[in-house]
Amino acid sequence: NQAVYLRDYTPPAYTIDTVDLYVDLHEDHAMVTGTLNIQAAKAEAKADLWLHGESLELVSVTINGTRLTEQDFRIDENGMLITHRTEMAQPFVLETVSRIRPQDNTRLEGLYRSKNLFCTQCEAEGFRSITWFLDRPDVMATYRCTIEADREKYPVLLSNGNLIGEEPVGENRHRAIWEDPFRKPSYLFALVAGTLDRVEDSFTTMSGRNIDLHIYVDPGNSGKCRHALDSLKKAMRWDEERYGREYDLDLFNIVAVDDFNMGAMENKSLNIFNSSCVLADTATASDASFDRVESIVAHEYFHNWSGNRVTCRDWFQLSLKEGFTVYRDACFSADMHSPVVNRIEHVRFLRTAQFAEDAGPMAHAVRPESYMEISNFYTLTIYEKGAEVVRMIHLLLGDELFRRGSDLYFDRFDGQAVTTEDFVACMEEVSDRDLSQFKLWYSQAGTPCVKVKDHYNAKTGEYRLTIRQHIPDTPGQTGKQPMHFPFCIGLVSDDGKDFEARVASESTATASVSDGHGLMIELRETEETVVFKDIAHKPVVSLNRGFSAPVRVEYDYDTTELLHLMQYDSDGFNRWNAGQILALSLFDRVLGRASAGENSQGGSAIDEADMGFLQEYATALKQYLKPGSTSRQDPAFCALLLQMPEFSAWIERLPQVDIQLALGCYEQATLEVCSQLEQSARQCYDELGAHADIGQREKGAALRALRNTCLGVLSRLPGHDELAWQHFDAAKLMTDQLAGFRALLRYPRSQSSRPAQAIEAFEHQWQQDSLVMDNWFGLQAASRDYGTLEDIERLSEHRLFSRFNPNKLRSLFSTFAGQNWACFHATDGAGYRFIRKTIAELDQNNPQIASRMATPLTRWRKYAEPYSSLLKAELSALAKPVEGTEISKDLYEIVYKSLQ
Ligand code: BAL
Ligand code: ZN
Repeated sequence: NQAVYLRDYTPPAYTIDTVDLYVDLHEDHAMVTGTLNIQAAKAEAKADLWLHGESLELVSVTINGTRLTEQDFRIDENGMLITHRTEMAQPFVLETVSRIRPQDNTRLEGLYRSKNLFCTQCEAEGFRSITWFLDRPDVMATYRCTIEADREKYPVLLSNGNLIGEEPVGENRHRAIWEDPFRKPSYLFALVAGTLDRVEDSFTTMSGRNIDLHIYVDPGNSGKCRHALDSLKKAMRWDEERYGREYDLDLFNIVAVDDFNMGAMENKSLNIFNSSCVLADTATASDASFDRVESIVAHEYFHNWSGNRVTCRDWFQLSLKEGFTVYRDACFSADMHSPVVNRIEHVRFLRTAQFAEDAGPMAHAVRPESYMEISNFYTLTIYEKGAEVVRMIHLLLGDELFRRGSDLYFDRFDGQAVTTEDFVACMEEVSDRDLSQFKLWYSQAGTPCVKVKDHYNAKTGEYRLTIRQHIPDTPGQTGKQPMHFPFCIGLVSDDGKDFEARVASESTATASVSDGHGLMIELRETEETVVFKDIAHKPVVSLNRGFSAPVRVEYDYDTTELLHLMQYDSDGFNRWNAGQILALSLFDRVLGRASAGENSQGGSAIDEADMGFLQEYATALKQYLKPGSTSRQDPAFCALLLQMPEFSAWIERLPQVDIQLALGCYEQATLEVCSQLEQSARQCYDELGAHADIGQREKGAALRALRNTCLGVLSRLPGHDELAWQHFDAAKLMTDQLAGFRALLRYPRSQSSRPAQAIEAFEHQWQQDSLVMDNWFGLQAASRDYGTLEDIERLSEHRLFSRFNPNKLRSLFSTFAGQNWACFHATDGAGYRFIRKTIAELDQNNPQIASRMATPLTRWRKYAEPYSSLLKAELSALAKPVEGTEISKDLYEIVYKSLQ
């Protein structure tokens, strides 16, 4: 299990110009003939030729028609080394014939079967288990692919590019020939064969070309493609308008597959999707699923330029395409819906999950220095933090220069495999700015902490901010340098408006007026001072508006200031964030007392001072709920304003968490807040129930978000199980049914029979729909009362569960380990043991899924005893697989690094 290092990058000794694949599919094997036109980078170098190849049974290999013998090459488990021959100094043709076994491929990498469908997943390194190849992204070639298969069983045969021929083969078989004129790396290759229904649409590009859009789905699912097609067309138009990028082929295909490790894959012109990320109709998909489909369809489409036309030189550059494309899809979704809601949702996810990753044993830079298994680096840091880095560049440059920079990037590097340095260089060139310090965002891991102190001089009217930044040590990186980033702020006056403040010349930092977020200060030094003059009274400072930089901010707000920001901050994000800070400090207070032993017996141990604080917070929330309030005018935003931080978001900020103690405090505090809100929430719930649009899929989504948030508030309190049942039972849309179900599962068996009734009714209603049943497994797995270890064991034997389907594995096991804090973290360690055994077993089939599932175990340092030792013991057990089994490279890297 050797690590690969960025510093060792060398260009390939050989390039491959054209690839001709013949894939002959049978029930128990496939024969793959690969014909490659190869040439040496330097003819005189006389290098041996290394070709990646895994799980391939070699039948023959020839060069320029001469069959090689065993003396001419050496094969190991990673590939084949062909000794240099004279004919390799000139362009030559290499042909390999191999046998592979897609039906036994449970890893779901390379060519595999998902039920009766053959499909592929090549990113990052799956192509090498289809054929011998220089399987690295800087080897770009044009591809022709011929697929042969049984005509009746596999009437649909697809690959990248254009269909250039179809013909029968003998009596029962047929073949299709596809040609992709665009050079691409092997990770973008795709192939599909099966019986599929096709749903069609078309799109006219900005230059007037007609593009056929096809979505292929399992027979019977055609009715669930409309939303994905509409989303695709919106994304195509948006990319033309915002980035000037037009689609480049005449055909764009999407195929939905049930067994898929990822959400979706951007293969050139043949996107393959996890069916959960493409299928949606009003009966079976929640509003959240509709939004997810829209954003993933857009994401994969946007990759056609940011990833496919311009790709990565090596996998250390993964964020070049992923960070940029997440940023593009986030902007798209913001344009399609509410920008503030979209921003909050992204940041909530980033702060909870990516910050935790950045503080954990797998912390790595946006451009990592090394990896053992690249599949482990499809992380929140590469994707989400990478997107924040691009967002910061956009903020620093402004709209016009950012667009000029992206135009330059796409034009200059079209058809090439490049680096994050190349991307930033384009941004520097168009803006004439020096971004060399900014580039530390790509090389330094860890979340910067920004501490802000202020001083107001009432006599002189001077307001002074001192801003210190610190980047914590992470594995392998200490003593980091200060970063350059935009830090948007506002000074909010007593009347709720922003002071028209200008940064005085004695400030160390520069500032400009930002687009919609007040003043944008550019921070560069460990400590900066920002001075404002003529400020009539002490302002309430609103920091990091719009979450302009992905940093933790520390500033000692008092309650009145936060309540002021909750009410008046002109920046919607910070209006929401002020409420979050208040809620987090409420949890901190309650935990502080509990840790000091003041309420260790449980019960109503929130003392009077905490209660006063809690009531002030709850009163502010009630203002949001008042009919006619401004927040009610944007119901989706209002719903977010009302939602308290998740338990995971809170404890991410804490050191050495005693999980059950903290969970008790969290539940106690949320229960108290919800009981303060009971009347207002019920009133709002009833009012919205009568709204004319509440049942409309698109028009009513925001109203439902608020109404279901109210139901969530009520369901934390005793006595609303009947309401939750009615909500569940009367639901016409999946969003409402799931909200009712989630609410019901908050009531223990001892309090209500309705949850058990709902579990049964839901199963009865949806047993034919595997994707809907994923929710059924997932919501139980997250439940304290219905997701006990015994429940999880029982559900894992359910007839609709499958240990080979990643969606099911995630719904049940990953949800249990990642979201069921009460049961997974039981102090007897039984939850940990169960998940460890499950991971070890899964690792034999699907290492990618197994290694992801191990993430909750890796956080052992964060927890107090006994959690810490128990988790560590399970990790150590994983490192020693039982006799007759081996640990995968994927899982080994995670286990090894987290035990360091
Ligand atoms: N490239 C892997 C799937 C995605 O990020 O689009
Ligand atoms: Zn992507």
